[in-house]
Amino acid sequence: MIGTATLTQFNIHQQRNYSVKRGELTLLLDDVARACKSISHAVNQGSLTGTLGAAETDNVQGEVQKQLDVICDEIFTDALIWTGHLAAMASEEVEEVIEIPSRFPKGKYLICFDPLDGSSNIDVNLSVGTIFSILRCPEGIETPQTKDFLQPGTQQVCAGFCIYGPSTILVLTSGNGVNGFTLDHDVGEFILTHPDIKIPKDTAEFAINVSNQRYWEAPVQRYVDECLKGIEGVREKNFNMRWIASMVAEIYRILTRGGIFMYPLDNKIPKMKGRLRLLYEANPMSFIIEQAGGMSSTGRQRIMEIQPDSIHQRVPVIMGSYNEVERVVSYHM
Ligand code: AFP
Repeated sequence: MIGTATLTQFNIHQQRNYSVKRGELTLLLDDVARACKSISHAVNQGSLTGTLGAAETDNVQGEVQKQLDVICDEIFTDALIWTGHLAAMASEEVEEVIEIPSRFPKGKYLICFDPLDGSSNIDVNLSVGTIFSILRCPEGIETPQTKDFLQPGTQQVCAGFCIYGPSTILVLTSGNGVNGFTLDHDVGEFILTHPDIKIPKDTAEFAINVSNQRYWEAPVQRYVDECLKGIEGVREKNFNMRWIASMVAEIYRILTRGGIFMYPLDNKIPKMKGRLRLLYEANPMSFIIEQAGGMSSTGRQRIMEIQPDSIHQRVPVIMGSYNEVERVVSYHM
């Protein structure tokens, strides 16, 4: 199947193998893939269509939106809202839950998405991506409200991201491992190229925004300090560092060669309990990381066990190679 199976063929094969009734999920994932193809095109056109730069709006996070943030949010929403697979949608870019208009049928799933993660990198032509998380709509709920989205990450049915880099690659898990599909632009299909992705348990590469160092808590200060001391220090090996400021790019790298990604609790903005969003970034990426044999924690708690208290909740994130994350967690204990 490697190098030949399309996403649809792979998902149907999975259905048969795991004899799970997931026909509707397969159809939903086809629609998500179609949305990602459209976003890939929009992102790739960038300067040619004058859509780089800031929009005149701020998002619910109070962050200046890029034009492409708004455009990609519309592309993703328009591609899925009519399909009949969803009961509602929640976007990082939109304050309230997005209801399915009465003219469209509703389905049994909820989707949370960040249409364009890393968008501050768009103007400098670095990799960005779309992140999504699929939950079941609670039984008997006709018109889901915010509270219906507040499910711990362990309730996710499926999670994935699409990275728009030199290649456009869709990475997915439905709880039976992690698989990667590369977009063949000529055919317009995502082709299975990275089956059963597993993260190396150890690493010598860490990713953190060191400009925040003075705001970190002691366990993170200690961990990074030990990495920087390298072979002369207690780790007895040298480390490399990366920071792309695009979570999809960091996580894709970690899935490929191992590593640890940290956006830990810091007291830069004391009321903010972390930088990354639980429902749109931390939970879907945690599902993928754990399914690939890694670990994902706030430093004090498994991220996927957090009971969300709002749809735009932020959390500290430490995820990647199992043994390295376990070490950082141990420093928090
Ligand atoms: P944007 O989508 O606003 O660019 O934020 C990207 C992000 O949420 C995540 O993808 C990065 O890892 C992180 O923020 C980068 O944060 P810093 O800009 O503070 O390094």
